[in-house]
Amino acid sequence: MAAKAQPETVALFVSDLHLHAGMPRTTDAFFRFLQTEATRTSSLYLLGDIFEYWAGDDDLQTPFNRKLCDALRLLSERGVKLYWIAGNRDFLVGPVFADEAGLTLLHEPHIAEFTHQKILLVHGDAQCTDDTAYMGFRQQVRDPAWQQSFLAKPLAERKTLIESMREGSRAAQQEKSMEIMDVNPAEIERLFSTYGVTQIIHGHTHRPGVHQTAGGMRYVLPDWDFEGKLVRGGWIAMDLDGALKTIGVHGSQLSLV
Ligand SMILES: [Mn+2]
Repeated sequence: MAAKAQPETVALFVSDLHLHAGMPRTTDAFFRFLQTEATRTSSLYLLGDIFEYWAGDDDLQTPFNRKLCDALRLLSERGVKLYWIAGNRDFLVGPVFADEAGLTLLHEPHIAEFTHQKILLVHGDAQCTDDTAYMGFRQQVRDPAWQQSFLAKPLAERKTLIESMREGSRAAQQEKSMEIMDVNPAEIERLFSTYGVTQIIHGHTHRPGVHQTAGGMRYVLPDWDFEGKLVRGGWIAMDLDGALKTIGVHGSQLSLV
């Protein structure tokens, strides 16, 4: 094997691919990312909703899940450190997947410490506090007792239940205003002051951007969709000087990396 080249970036941050077997082009785009950009960094932070859903680690037998797990493992074997924060879709990822993908599960909020800076990392759903119905649902499904009883059900039954939850969530989202489904500004300021940081990176809202607020800078990751004629996706890169850059992918299929 060739000697590992000097990394070109300190870290990459990515989220909200919502991958499943019905998203073949988006999945291919992510594989290309894992085989190119991601091989030239020191750390890759996967910040939630990489999978559209995760029924439990025993679902690793599904070829689609296995393929993705193996691609992550290959990257970790090349010396890239992989970190994972659960999203609201794939929060059931557990230690078996982490072990087989060669990644480290982080609890949110996680403070990532780099040479010149600290960055607080969250998926972003827990900060959408105006969506009280979702917050109630989140509290239920993040409860270890609920998860234990859910994971005790047969895999096929879990998948059926998840499918009906996805239907329900799609219907509920159509009735909620844009404000309700964004992060709550006061909650963001609370994170800045509670954790003594001036930078936050999150995804979830599918509203990529950089926001200067009273407490610091809030970087929002894009979601990915390569299925249609117009594609979108991207990541945030920390370069060797510590600067954060958003690498956006928009437009034609050919524009990725
Ligand atoms: Mn999400």
